[in-house]
Amino acid sequence: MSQFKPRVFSGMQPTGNLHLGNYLGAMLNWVRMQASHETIYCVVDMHAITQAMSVWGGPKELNTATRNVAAAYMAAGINPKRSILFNQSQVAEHGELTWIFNCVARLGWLNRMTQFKEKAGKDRENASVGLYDYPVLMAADILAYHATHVPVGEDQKQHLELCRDIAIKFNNDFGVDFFPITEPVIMGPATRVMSLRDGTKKMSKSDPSDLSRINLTDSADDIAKKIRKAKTDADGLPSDREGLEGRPEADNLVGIYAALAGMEADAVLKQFGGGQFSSFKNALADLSVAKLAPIAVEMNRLLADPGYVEGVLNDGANRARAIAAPIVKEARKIVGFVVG
Ligand code: AQP
Repeated sequence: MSQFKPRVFSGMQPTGNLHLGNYLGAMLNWVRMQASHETIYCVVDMHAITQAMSVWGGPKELNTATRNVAAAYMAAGINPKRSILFNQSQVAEHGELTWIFNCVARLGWLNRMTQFKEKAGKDRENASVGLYDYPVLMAADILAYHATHVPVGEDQKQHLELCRDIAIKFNNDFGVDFFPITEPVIMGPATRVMSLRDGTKKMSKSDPSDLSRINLTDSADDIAKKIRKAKTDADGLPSDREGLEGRPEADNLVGIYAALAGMEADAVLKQFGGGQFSSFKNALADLSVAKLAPIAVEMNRLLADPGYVEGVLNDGANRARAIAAPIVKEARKIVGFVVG
């Protein structure tokens, strides 16, 4: 039996609007896990500033986006009394543990990170050191709480493997069993939601086309319009999963329907297979509006009281610090730092 009690940690960057991929890939599992686990959810503002300022918008935009994302978490079902909800930069232990982990992680490990390659693109020399170090900060986010489970979308799998490697190396180097070997929780029919314009590309905040994604702040009309305009091929909907092979757009829409309805993809195909794509799209548009439009309404209601959202983040930061401070203090002692 593990010495670590089950504890969940996860976060999202306040670099713009959250979208359906964030919601189905990660947040639905966050909400579910509140019932069974101790849960800590973070708005990772320190991660946001690793990208060019043109991406996160500057100080004013970052501040607003942090509040918006906190409100989105709550509107999607995160209960701040049950879960700890806070913004990363308020808990200094994240940065402190990152430094120790910077000295544990190896350059070769970071050189393999595909997200850095994608985000840095061709202009690698001009990427920030923070962008390169992103996965180490992510490991510190998780391990500062001795988190055992991290619900994320599939794109974060490699970063979580790095987090495990860091924990293992720290434990081996110092001859301790101090950090848990965290389990990724990548679960459900939509762990990788694809762009509505191109089924081979991940739905993402940074896609220049707003039609490629459904934002959690979209109006009911926009949601329905984007689903109806979503790219599809000329064939109808098949009755089984094999019929989706080589059809990434159709596969994506079926996965989205399944995740929103809480069904398996097979059951969706059983219900709609053999029919016209247009009628399936209508059903998907109705379901998406029914599930997502209330989130935007609730977000706006919460944001109308900025003092409330700020109070939640401050209270969450105090509760988070109370867990992280003794863990990081112990890590400093293990390393050999003189600790007062
Ligand atoms: N398309 C997706 N499908 C499933 N899960 C997804 N996630 C992100 N996109 C998808 C999951 O959402 C969480 C958000 O983490 P983040 O805010 O750090 O993600 P991000 O990389 O900024 O989000 P984007 O949209 O992917 O941004 P860009 O455009 O910058 O690449 C994570 O759990 C992630 O797996």
